[in-house]
Amino acid sequence: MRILNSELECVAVKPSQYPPEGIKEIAFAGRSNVGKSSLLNLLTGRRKLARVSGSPGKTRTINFYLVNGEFRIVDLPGYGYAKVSKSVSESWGKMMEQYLENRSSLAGVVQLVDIRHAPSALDISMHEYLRYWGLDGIVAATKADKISKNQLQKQIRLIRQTLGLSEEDRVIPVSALKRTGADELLEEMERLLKG
Ligand SMILES: Nc1nc2c(ncn2[C@@H]2O[C@H](COP(=O)(O)OP(=O)(O)OP(=O)(O)O)[C@@H](O)[C@H]2O)c(=O)[nH]1
Ligand SMILES: [Mg+2]
Repeated sequence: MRILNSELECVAVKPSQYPPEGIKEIAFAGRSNVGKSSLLNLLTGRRKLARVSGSPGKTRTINFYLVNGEFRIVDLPGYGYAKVSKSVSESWGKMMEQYLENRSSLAGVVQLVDIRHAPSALDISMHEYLRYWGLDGIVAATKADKISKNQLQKQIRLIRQTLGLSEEDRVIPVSALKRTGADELLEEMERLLKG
C-alpha cells in the first residue's frame, strides 16, 4: 500500500465528536513520547501532519486521520505520562476505553513500544487489554535508530517475551528518524484492513 493523501479529519474527546462509522480504522496506542505521532507522519510522508514533541503528553485528544480517502489512522493520547494529575490521566483512560471498546469500525490497534527497553508494566496491561478486546496483533518497536543492528533481534525477542506474543503476532522495528520500517508496517496494516 502507498499512502497518497492524508488529512486530519476530526479531533474528539467524546463519542459524539467522532466521525461517522463505516470507514475502517486502525488506532495507534502507546505510552507518551513513544513516537505515535512521528510514526503517523512517517507513514503518510508528511512531516507536519501530527504534532510531535520532545515533552510527553503532546497528543491529548483522539485524532482521526483520513488516509487515501479509504481508511483512518487514529492517533490516541499516550498513557503513563507521570506529570498529569491522577484525575486527568483517569479521564484520558476513560476517553480511550470509550473509543476502543465501542467502535465498530475499529479493525485493530498498532501498539507502539520503545525498542530500547523491555515493555513496561503499563505496556503489558495495555497489551492484555487489547488482546481481551481482540484488537491486538501488530506491535511497532519505535526508535530503531537508537540501537545497533546487533541488538535488534535481541530487543525484539525481549519485547515478544515480555508481552507474551504468539507466533502470529508481528513486531516491526520502525524509525521515524531514519525513515525505516514504514513499508512493512503498512503491509501489515493492509492485511488488518482486509481481514
Ligand atoms: N531517535 C528517534 N526519535 C524519535 C523517533 N520517533 C519519535 N522520536 C522522538 O520522540 C519524541 C516523541 O515523539 P512523538 O511522536 O511526539 O510521541 P507520541 O507518542 O506521539 O507522544 P504523545 O503525543 O505525548 O503521546 C519526539 O522528540 C520525537 O522526535 C524515532 O524513530 N527515532
Ligand atoms: Mg502524539
